[in-house]
Amino acid sequence: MPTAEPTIFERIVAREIPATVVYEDDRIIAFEDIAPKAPVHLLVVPKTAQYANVTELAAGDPQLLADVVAVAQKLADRYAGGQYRLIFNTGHRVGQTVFHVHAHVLGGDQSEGTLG
Ligand code: IU
Repeated sequence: MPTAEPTIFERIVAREIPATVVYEDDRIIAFEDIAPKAPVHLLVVPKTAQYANVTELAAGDPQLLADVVAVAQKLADRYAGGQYRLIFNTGHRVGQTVFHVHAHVLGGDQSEGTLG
């Protein structure tokens, strides 16, 4: 069976591609999004490439999903006063470009509105 190409996030975990890492433990890494869509825009990423999206992660390893949420909260507390949006894009039609599950943590003042 052919081996899938590593995603960009696997290459960030392997330090083959640079990223500004703000959190790391044995199962999770978090870094600044390279193209921020809010004053604070971080990505929280399970290191395993096993799950393409949050639905797969929730079914396969609910504790890891809970840990991703806990890291998101910790980072929002540190960088965004504890207030944030947590977004898991699921599917290319809604903008998912990296099929390795990741949470977008969006914080900072967005009181002008963000969601349609
Ligand atoms: P999406 O939900 O799959 O669209 O999110 C992928 C994100 O990865 C997107 O916001 C990109 O700006 C971001 N990103 C990054 O932070 N560093 C990179 O080297 C690449 C993409 I390529």
